[in-house]
Amino acid sequence: MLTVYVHGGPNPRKITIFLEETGLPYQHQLVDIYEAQNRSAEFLKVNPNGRLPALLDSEGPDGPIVLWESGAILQYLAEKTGLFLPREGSARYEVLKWLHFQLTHAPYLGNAHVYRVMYREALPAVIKRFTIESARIYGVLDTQLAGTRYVAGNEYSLADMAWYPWIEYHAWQGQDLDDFRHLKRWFDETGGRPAVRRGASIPWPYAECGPSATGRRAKALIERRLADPAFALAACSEDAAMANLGL
Ligand SMILES: N[C@@H](CCC(=O)N[C@@H](CS)C(=O)NCC(=O)O)C(=O)O
Repeated sequence: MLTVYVHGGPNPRKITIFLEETGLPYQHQLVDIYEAQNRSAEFLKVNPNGRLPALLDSEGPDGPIVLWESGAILQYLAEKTGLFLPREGSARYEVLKWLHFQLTHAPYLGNAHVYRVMYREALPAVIKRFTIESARIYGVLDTQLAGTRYVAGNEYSLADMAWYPWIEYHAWQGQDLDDFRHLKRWFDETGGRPAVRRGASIPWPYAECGPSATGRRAKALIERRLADPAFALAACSEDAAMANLGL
């Protein structure tokens, strides 16, 4: 059995999208970061880095295996299933290249999101730096997608699953998809896949936290963050986030 540890952010959704695409049976377990469950001794035994996603496969290559880091999990699942990552040849490295580009550049997008939405006290220069860098990354993807149907070529791959949940947060990163028409075409097409819709919705009923979530609990958490700057919270409501930005 596959158990994927999730919460409402973009990284766990890469894995639930992959699993929904394959049809493999799996279960998911919420680790609520707003209740600091990811810092509990129990979860730190699963992932000593205290982050989501993590995966437990009771039927790993040599017995049960625990993995964390979304890229490692995607590659593991692709190799386990033989899906969404070519086994050999340049097409394989093309997919890995765009996967690693996502993994190493996600922090720019994440910082754009964090400083634009969560920190009223953030310096304008910091917000500008991460917003501009996010736009540059979007431009790289847009140029690629002008010539290919999917992120890593003309075949749908795990690279699409790595990027999609992050591009869902475009408004929080200060980006307008109308400025990136090839990326927008890909985003709409990818988001229209039933498995992507299912996978992207898995953590939400629990965390009430997502690009379009407006749950009461999310708002309460934002208010707590605004009242207490020491309370490290990932913003949970687009409405509250936009209000925070004065929009
Ligand atoms: N490089 C990691 C990043 C994982 C990560 O930062 N996940 C976020 C959720 S999207 C998290 O667990 N945040 C909890 C925290 O910041 O304490 C990966 O790709 O899996």
